[in-house]
Amino acid sequence: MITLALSKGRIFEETLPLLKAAGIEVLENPETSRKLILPTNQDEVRVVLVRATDVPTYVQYGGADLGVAGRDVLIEHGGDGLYQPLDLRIARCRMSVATRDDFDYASAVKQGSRIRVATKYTEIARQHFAEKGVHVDLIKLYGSMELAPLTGLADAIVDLVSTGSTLKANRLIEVERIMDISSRLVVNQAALKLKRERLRPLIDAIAAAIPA
Ligand code: PRT
Ligand code: MG
Repeated sequence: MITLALSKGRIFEETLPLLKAAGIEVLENPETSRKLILPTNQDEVRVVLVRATDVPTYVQYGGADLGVAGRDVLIEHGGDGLYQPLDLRIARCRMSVATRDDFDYASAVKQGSRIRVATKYTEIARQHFAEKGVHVDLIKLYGSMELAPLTGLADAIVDLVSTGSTLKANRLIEVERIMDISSRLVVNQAALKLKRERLRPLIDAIAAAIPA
């Protein structure tokens, strides 16, 4: 059996065409089914639905042989025990710094002030500000980061931006782009050795279907 870990929503939707190109069709719709294990048209392949941030954990410990996870999630997780053969170029967005429109980020950085930054992505933020030599106090949040600068909890946030409409709706502006984000295929290293005959052709077929 080959077990593939996916999260519901954009990753599931955007992975489907890649699986289809590899001859795999998921037989149930996660939006209407309550099942967490979904069969496919291939008896030997199944999909498990997990939270986006749990995908690396499932694959690392062998709860799934492979999975699809955002670069953001993989950096925060650390990537231990994971083989990352493919950038699937799906679920694309960027990681950015955003502030209120009346906060002068450039001056604060230039003056070497201490900046309070709220984020769910503490590892990415820590690395980014360390490389820039900017002193920050990181405040870990689990949701709705946009609220932090509006309430005075923080001067800035580090968050994913796609269309920019969430920032705009909250009168925040993107002041710095940290990195481009897309989702990657991750494979359990032991499974790659033990199930190589099944996994290698699957990885190759997915690779051939990645959008240019
Ligand atoms: O939603 P849930 O709490 O269940 O889990 P999750 O947010 O971890 O999962 P999901 O499915 O929302 O995101 C999975 C992956 O998709 C992320 O890890 C990213 O790699 C990728 N991705 C691509 C995004 C976005 N685009 C995105 N726009 N993830 C989140 N967003 C959010 C962002 O956090 C912000 O709140 O959408 C909002 C911004 O969107 P715009 O279009 O208004 O700019
Ligand atoms: Mg989400």
